[in-house]
Amino acid sequence: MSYYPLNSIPDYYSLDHLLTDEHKLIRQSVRDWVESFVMPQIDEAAQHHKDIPNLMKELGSIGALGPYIPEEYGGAGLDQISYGIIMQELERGDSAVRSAASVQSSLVMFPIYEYGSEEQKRKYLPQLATGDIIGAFGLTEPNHGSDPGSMETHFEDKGDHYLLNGAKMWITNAPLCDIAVVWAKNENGVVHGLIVERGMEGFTTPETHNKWSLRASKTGELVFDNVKVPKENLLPNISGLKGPLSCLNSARYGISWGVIGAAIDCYCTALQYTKERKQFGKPIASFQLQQKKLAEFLTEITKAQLLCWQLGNLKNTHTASPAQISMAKRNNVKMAIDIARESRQMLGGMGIMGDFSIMRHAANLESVITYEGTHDIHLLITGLDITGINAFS
Ligand code: TGC
Ligand code: FAD
Repeated sequence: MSYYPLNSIPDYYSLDHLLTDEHKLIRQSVRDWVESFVMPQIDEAAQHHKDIPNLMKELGSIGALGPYIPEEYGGAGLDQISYGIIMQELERGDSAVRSAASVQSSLVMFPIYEYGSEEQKRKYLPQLATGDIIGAFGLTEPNHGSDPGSMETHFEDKGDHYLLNGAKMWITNAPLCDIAVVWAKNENGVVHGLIVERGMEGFTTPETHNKWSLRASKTGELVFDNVKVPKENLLPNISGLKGPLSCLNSARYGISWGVIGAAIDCYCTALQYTKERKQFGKPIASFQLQQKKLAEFLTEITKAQLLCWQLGNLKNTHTASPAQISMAKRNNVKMAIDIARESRQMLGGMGIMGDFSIMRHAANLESVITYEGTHDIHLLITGLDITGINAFS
């Protein structure tokens, strides 16, 4: 259970007025699920670097996998604001839980839905939506992270199949995945997406150990040693780097909402603690320095909520540009990590303990500020959009 009463979760600018009854119902049901399923076991999972048993099936059961995918393929056919709200509620619990839903929804279901054949959609999407199978997304490589266009993973046309070689690194859910959407170059250096299934000879998924962040999530490699991939597993309707990058638009959008949840959890914890904890004979919330921090947290959370709400409207009308999404991802993750770091201090020594969620969020957000494009890469995307001048290379 959360340390603070759930009715202290802020809506300072009455954003609820902008939400439909359906949005509010979705928020309540995901919030209830996070309270009953995630909160009781998340500290144990993170402390011991274990994944949460049955997490993906549970996420499927509450409709958190592919919420905006049409119902005929197993999704819920919801709008983008609903997707954002779900991500926010999940990440109030833990970034690992949001990550699991993000990857499955935006990085596995989205490319199959958007670029897959009808057979691929029917074969994979319903099972991904229920969590009966787990997907991973392979773009980053040991030598190419921010610059995925230089990827080395490649495949050759062998007549009746493709032969895939290379390796992907830092892949969420790699050790657990049943399938992976893998981005690789053909003989002409053109990027394509391939669906690789566990059990294909030469495909292995070693786990990455010793992480200090996202400890309730499994991360690993995808290694391809002469893997024979059937030709029908190539995503037929996309080629070029814009394929994987367009998936990132959807996932980055979800992160922009998600991290508001982490920030809210830190803010509410700090508010509750500082009202209870007494020093110098008074609650520490009565000191101006603590109030300054709380006031700034709420201001930043409110600004982030407004950014996401309007970005959701743009997404709903298919008019959100990649640069607008980069701005929200960059701003909101920085907002959340700053609140996590500051609120941890407000709890003094207790702030480092697993009894409270703040240290876990702070550690998780170090990954969130790095994956899906680092903080600085998103700044350069904004810089390019403003000036028209590419400062990447
Ligand atoms: P550039 O030449 O700019 O672009 C190549 C082609 O792609 C198009 N494009 C996009 N299309 C859709 N959406 C976007 N966001 C797009 N960005 C670019 C572009 O128009 C072009 O199309 P065309 O038709 O002209 O070919 O590419 P570049 O090589 O200069 O690189 C640009 C850069 C650095 C911005 C990009 O590569 C980048 O975003 N780098 C960051 C890498 C990244 O975000 N990796 C994420 C890996 S996945 C992950 O972290 C999952 S974490 C999951 C979790 O647990 O939640
Ligand atoms: P690098 O690209 O080596 O960057 C190192 C530093 O250099 C950064 O600070 C960066 O901002 C800076 N830098 C790089 N280029 C420039 C430049 N042109 N100008 C200025 N500064 C620059 N990837 C996937 O494909 N699938 C996943 O599921 C996935 N899950 C992940 C889960 C976790 C927990 C983590 C940590 C990462 C995950 N990633 C995944 C990888 C993630 O997207 C990359 O780590 C990220 O894109 C950065 O790449 P890199 O780590 O190689 O850093």
